[in-house]
Amino acid sequence: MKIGIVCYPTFGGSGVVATELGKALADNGHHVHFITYNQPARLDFFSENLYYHEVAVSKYPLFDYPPYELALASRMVDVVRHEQLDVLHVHYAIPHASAAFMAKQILATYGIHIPVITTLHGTDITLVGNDRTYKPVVTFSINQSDGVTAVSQHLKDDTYRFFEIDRDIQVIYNFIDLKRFSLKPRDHFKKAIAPNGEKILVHTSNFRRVKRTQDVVRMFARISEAIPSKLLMVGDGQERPECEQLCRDLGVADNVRFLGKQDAVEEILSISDMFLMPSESESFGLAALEAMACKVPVISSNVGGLPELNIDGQTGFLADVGDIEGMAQKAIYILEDDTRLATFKENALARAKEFDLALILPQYENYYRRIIEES
Ligand code: GMT
Repeated sequence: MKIGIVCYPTFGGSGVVATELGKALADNGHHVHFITYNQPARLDFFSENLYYHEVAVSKYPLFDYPPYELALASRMVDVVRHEQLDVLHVHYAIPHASAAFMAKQILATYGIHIPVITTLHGTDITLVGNDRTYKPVVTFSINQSDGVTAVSQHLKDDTYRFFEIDRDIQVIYNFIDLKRFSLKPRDHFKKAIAPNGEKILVHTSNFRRVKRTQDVVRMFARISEAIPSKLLMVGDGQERPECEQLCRDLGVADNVRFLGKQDAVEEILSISDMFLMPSESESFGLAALEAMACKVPVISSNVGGLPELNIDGQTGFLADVGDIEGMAQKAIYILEDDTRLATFKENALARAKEFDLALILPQYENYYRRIIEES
């Protein structure tokens, strides 16, 4: 198939899923055309089946707000026409689904029919999409898509709850490339971070408020009273300065390292004993899946799609949002006994294998074929 993929080319979950999906489809012999405003973060190698079409937005003094959506729609029209694409797969409803709708109408004037599939990732529905400013457009563009997928059952349910949707939504879970995300022997690195055999806890995110990164620091302060441990904070964003200050206020700064944005997250996960994800909202929790694939158990909140991934009492534990003490106690319960920790690590990996790319990729391929046939 010739597939167009539209996504945010950033480190964010939806961009990562879209890019990894495109790479896997290209490996399987499909021709994949990325249409984005920048080279996607993980599209850092050459493949004969991968193409990248940049969306350039002209900046005129008249425009306080450059019309990105129009530039994107025009680029989609251009790529679909000249590359003869079979399907357009857009990730994140805003503004990709509405731009795709516009492109589809324009293409019809050339006698070209292009099916559009929209994948909902979470904040496009739960935070941004549900905002009154965007709601009518999001509702319309989901209903106008030829196919709609969601990355968890919970996100599918939320979509029906928040919007008036009259079409079927297919759940296709996020996936993991187990070749990349696997436990790698990095003992020298572990020794450098935890020279006295301390346990290593880790958090990775974009440090937006929804991730509740200050809860991570408070949990760690509580855990480290009981278990000698270190905390690695990976990523960057608006909450980072507050978290750094909180570490100083709580007297744990010497045991916490802020590593900033990292490409090789799997290396850091490989030396970690526990992943902390106390998010306010999480449609799936891709970062937790990446951790589990590297044999790292997860302590998370019980919101959104997290219970569909993290199995309470097996691969880690779940607790209510903001229940810092509850999450810390559960973390201590796992970390205080090495045999128990080893069991949780095995369970985390076994669960991650259920989201193996090799199992999820055919679900997307079959879905593309079905939508192309039906539309
Ligand atoms: O979580 C983020 O901050 C990034 C966000 C995004 O839109 O890229 O992630 C969302 O999509 C990911 C991939 O499907 C999911 O794993 C995340 O759970 C989801 N984030 C939220 O729902 C908050």
